[in-house]
Amino acid sequence: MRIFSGIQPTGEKHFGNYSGGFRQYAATQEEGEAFFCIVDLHSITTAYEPKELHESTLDLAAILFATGLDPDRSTVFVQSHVTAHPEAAWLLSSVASYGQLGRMIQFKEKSERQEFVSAGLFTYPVLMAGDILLYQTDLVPIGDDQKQHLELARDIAERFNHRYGETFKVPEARVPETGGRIMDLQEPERKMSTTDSQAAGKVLITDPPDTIRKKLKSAVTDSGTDVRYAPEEKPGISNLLEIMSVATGEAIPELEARYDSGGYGPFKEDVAEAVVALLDPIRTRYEELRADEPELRGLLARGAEKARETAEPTLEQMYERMGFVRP
Ligand code: LTN
Repeated sequence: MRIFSGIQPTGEKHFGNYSGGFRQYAATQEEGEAFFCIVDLHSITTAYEPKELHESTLDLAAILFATGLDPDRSTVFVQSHVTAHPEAAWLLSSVASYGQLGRMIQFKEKSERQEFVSAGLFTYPVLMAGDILLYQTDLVPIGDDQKQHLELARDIAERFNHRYGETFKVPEARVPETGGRIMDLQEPERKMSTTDSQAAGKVLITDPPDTIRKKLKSAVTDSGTDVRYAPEEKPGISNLLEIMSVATGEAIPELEARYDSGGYGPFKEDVAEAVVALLDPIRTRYEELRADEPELRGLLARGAEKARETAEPTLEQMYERMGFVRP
């Protein structure tokens, strides 16, 4: 089985990204042949700083390896290192419909928030479809917010297969059942977000232990004193239960039973220690690898080589079926 996912490099990665993303990537690599792509070409579709793109591309590579992707097992690479991606996107833009792209929720939301709306923001899902289809992907681990884009990729694959002959596998989405909705520590009615959360509202994957303790200590809780999972009534405590469950692997009912009537204070302290225990080794590995840029770039070069070899035959088939004269 082929697995493919893409991750945007820009923006600091937080516990919500770990819970709904990195954690699943490391788990899915056991199920088949996995490709994880740092989608730098997607990151230029909204305003960005070139310096920041450069640093965050290397940061994300180090985070992916630090959270458990094994370079001997998975292919981790940078999208712009494999030119088949933008080539496939251009070819596929002829089978993607303008109307359907205009109905993408993410485009509508993001375009409302920018003063300059780039053409790339509009065609973003076509590049994403190319990412996935080039690898004859069976399974795409994604967050809830990417379901519509995956549906579009499936439509594009079917339309291409119908017009030009069977060329692409039609991929399936996999959305995490738990841990996909980690909320902001200060505003637990909203998702923990790279762009919308304040510093105190999100725990970064690379936060040192004392910062993690401080942020969890000041996390907003709810009225009452009982530790109970009830997202409507107790969004703050429910979120902390969710966070602790992700950090320790224990089920929420077990945690509820243990902390039942002990009060919020001791519970929050234990949540903080659980998150520290999870993230501290990750941060240590991250710092080690991030400090060794030749090693990191070497791993990415290996990944790009493998990705090129895998994508090339599909791209060649696309050109041929579409009638291009090949050199
Ligand atoms: N749009 C996705 C990132 C992404 C992706 C992909 C995910 C780009 N290409 C291919 C899965 C498969 C996002 O913003 N999370």
